Amino acid sequence: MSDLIAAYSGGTPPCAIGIVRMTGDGCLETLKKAFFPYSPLEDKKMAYGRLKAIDGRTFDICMACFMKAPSTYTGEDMAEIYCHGSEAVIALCLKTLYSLGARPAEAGEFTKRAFLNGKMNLAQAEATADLIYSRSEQGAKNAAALLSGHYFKPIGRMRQEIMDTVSHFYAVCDYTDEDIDPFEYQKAESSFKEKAGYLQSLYQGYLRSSALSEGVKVALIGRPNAGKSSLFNRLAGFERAIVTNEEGTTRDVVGHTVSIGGKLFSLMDTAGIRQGQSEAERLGVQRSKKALDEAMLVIALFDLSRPVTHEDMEIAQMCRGKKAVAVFNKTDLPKKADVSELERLFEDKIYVSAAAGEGIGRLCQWLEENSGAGSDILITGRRQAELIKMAADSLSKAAESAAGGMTADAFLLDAEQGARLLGRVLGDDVDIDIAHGIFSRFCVGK
Ligand SMILES: Nc1nc2c(ncn2[C@@H]2O[C@H](COP(=O)(O)OP(=O)(O)OP(=O)(O)O)[C@@H](O)[C@H]2O)c(=O)[nH]1
Ligand SMILES: [Mg+2]
Repeated sequence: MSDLIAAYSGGTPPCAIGIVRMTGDGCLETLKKAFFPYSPLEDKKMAYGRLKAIDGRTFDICMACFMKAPSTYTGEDMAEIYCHGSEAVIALCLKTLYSLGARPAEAGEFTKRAFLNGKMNLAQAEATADLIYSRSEQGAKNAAALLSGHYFKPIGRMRQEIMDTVSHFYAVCDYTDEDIDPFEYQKAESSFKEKAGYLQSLYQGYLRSSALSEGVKVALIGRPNAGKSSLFNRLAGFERAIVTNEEGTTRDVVGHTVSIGGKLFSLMDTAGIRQGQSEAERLGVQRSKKALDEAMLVIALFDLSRPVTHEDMEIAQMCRGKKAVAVFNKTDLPKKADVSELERLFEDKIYVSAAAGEGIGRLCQWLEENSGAGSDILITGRRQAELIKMAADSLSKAAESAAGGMTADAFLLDAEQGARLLGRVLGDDVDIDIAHGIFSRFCVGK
């Protein structure tokens, strides 16, 4: 038994079509009191008809669909009304449903019901939120892969295998007379070790996953007037940072997130690196160095229209150990720099004119190609990642104890703990507050 809830699930009105959803007991009866189809309603078939308010007056002519339990998103009877997306129509549609007995849904309540009715596990519910909030093609594809169970299935299997190993051991101990295969310590050890390794790699993936939501960090560094802010604005697509012909224009780190080739990049324009002329500039240079440290990719910018200085050489040295590209700017001006030494210090080199917009495509291509393995599916939820890390530690401990000759009943306790933690990733014994926190991240209507 679950009460009937309704909510608006569509985009911000006014929009072409507004979607109003309902789920719970009495869904069909309520729909029929508000929506009058021209032909009989059939399970999961669109119907065309009139939406009528409580006073019996038609306020929209639109499509609606009734979906019979259990094969629905929530596992309950559901209905969706695709009304015109005006604020007034949507409000009247909801008002009508509420006066017919539905109550307003809370944030994420549809998905919460899907979880409670076994339609998806907790990790999949979290992936649904990721999908809604995805900001790049790559983020959406990652969330969709998680939603379809890309790594939850192996986790479920792994938990089962651990529990099978544990039960096997106790069966051997309890039924000594029966014909049960002996318990193989070495096999248990290597299986726990292998699982721990796999879980560790999932956790490592999580550490890289902020690139999906926040973008791969890219620092633009170079001496004053090299054209960093000009190039930054080119990549951002608008005049985000101030550009002047004065040296030391940029004093702070200026950030902007852009999508290039379906991937997200968090660009950081920085203060030009030189011996600071003022306190503000010195602090700015410190921040440039910090941005360089934090960045996954570095664009080191050099000015072709002025001779190379020791500051340029210093900047090149600062890029050591980083994935960096040397970008030689101002190809539109007469060349005054001998950049042969700089060229030797960088594997990747690109010539551009930030002012004329030349070579920017090649730089974008470099960013795309160097932003990491794009097809890896990464875990994005901290809750899941922490449980996975703890499970990996428990299994490593079990494997080490097994290798160290500890008795099976002792090391299997750690393995069992690992299995329990994996269960919690999928939503077993999950604390009600944790579940509540997860669903409240959703918007109303999802
Ligand atoms: N001709 C030409 N001028 C450029 C080019 N890129 C930048 N400039 C000019 O160079 C000057 C400095 O550009 P900025 O983008 O402010 O340089 P910056 O590296 O951000 O300088 P700071 O913020 O002072 O460190 C401005 O006058 C720009 O118009 C280019 O490709 N060609
Ligand atoms: Mg600048």
